[in-house]
Amino acid sequence: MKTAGIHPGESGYRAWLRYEPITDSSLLEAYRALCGRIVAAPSTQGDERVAAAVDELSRACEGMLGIRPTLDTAAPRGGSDPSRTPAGIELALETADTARDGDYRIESPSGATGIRLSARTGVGLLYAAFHLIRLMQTGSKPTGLAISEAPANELRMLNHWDNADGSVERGYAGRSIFFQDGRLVRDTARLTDYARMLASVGINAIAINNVNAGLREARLIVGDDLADLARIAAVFRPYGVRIFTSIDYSSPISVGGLETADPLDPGVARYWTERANAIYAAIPDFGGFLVKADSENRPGPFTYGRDHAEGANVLAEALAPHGGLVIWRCFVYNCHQDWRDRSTDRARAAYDTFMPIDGRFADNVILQIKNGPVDFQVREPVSPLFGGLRRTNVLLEVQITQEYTGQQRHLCYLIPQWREVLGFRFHGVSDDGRGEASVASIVSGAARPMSHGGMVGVANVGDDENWTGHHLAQANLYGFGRLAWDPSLASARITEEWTRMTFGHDPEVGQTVGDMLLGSWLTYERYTAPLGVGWMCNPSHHYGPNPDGYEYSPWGTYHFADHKGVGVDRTVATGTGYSSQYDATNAEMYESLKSCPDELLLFFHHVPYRHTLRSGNTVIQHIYDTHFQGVEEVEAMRDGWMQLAGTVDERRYREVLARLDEQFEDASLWRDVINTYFLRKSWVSDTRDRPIHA
Ligand code: GCV
Repeated sequence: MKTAGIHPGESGYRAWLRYEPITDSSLLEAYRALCGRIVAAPSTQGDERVAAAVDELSRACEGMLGIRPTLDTAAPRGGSDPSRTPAGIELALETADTARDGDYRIESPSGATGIRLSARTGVGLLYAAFHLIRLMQTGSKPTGLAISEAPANELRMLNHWDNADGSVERGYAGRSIFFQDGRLVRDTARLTDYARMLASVGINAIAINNVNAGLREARLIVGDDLADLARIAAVFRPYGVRIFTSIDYSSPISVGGLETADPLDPGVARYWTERANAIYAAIPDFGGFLVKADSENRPGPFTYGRDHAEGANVLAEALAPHGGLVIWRCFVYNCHQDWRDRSTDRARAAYDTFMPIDGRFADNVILQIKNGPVDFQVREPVSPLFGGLRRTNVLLEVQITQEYTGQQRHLCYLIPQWREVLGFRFHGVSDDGRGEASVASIVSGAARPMSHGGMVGVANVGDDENWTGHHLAQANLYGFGRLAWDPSLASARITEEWTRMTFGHDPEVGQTVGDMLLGSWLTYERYTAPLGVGWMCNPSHHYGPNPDGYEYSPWGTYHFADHKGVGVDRTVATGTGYSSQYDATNAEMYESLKSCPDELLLFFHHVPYRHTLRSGNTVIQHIYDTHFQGVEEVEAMRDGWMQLAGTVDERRYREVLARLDEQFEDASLWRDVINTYFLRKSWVSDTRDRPIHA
């Protein structure tokens, strides 16, 4: 069956903000009856975020309802008295006693002739407008609404790893949307559409350049470049998104002409203060600096014998008078390791570096911690720093761009992975050693007081027409924003919203795309690196299988497979002791072979191939079985998608199919390479005698 609103040439550019006509006539009539007029209260005048909200509502009504609402600036009929009936869509600012900037209410009392959006701030009204639009897009009825929302996290941020030359580190969707030929882009139409997408899911901060900032990027906050940066900030401002830049820690030398970047040097402090003053003169709502220091050969405070608190605080002091933040990454480890050295464990590094200085950071510093202790592998335990730090602000960093998860050539929907991370519980988190808290409640500040916190995702966006290369990878961006707003949202709910908004309401499409997305992370895990072992990919570009690619490298990324067994012993009893970085309950769970979850067994233990998992299967048989199963699942995803021929618009259908074909080919290669590797190492045959290339 063909669905109304199919455009054969749909490029994916509109992402989930497609605003296709509503075809259900009773729903259409219900919305039309309520949305003929948009009234912005006088209190909202001059607020550019409210102007953006009104503009978006008009656009949505035109697309979905086929009407052009009249715009009015009279005082709303509903006013602040909820018993009075609003007429049309009314937007009003009110003073309310609520916690976070961005909160809002949407009300349409039964029998009403309109819908009232109210918030404390303009950005709240913008979010309310996008929420109402989402209700239209997802087919929800507009009557009897009594919605009250507030973001769980203060910071809901994206990090772009974009370079000034227009390339994107770990980017799989074309070139940068921010930079071209060494400059910030002049044509900002695309950035405006990006800002709309971000605001629609509540993202409110964005670092526009790579954490690996070179000399060119260091100059972004100087002279003419600063004027360009101000222009970019102005594009995002109406959408409630603050701009941050990544800085090069050595820029007092490279840009400032000083002889040192020592954070305790008065000249260096002066340099940062002058920079901060100049930035805020140009961009009054500038977010602050993102810093990768002493990491992967980057400069940092260690060069001067200073610790990371001293390193961050000099920046914090410069930004504090302006309300700016320092986001300081904890991705600090030795990348020049000798593979024969089994006592150094990269997984331990962040905790070992940052725990001793807990409590020494300024109030406007936030430590940005990757979800796992190593580096965005398909499966890692949650970083123990979240449970360990007590007196420091923290942000959770996840990777939306699919560096290690198929590079947007493979479908790998990461919302279920992030949900698991957010739901992981630490014990003994209060000072008296009691209390239990999830990662979600730690980073939001609900579990212990913090002056700032939240979630960060490394963006998966480039200048490809559909933004993310793989059409279905848009769902990861959408889902990141939704989870950062409300970490308790179920994966299935986020998936259904996105699928309806992006592909319409055909139940077969909804079911098939939903199943494909929701199963894809575990499928990817099955045909790639097993049981938490990680790092079996090709070095450098990180695509495709190579079991020993990182085994004898300096990067600290080993699995130690030999003819007897595989896995990294991170126990206290016989290994690196990493497991002791967790609270006693979690440490005990990981330390013991009996209680360590199967999916992380090889992260914590080195075991013989015939070791029996909690599932009852042996390690070696599990490896064979999951690799066959993973490929079968990819084949099933592709078959499912092919059933949608003629139902999904032609171009997106074809382009997704091409990616699934590639995924099937590559998953088969992963299966064969990994199974062959372990057969050769272990000499243990597959009990089911399937073809493995011995
Ligand atoms: C931006 C990994 C990636 C690097 C990235 C780094 C980081 O090592 O491979 O490309 O650098 O993480 O997060 O800083």
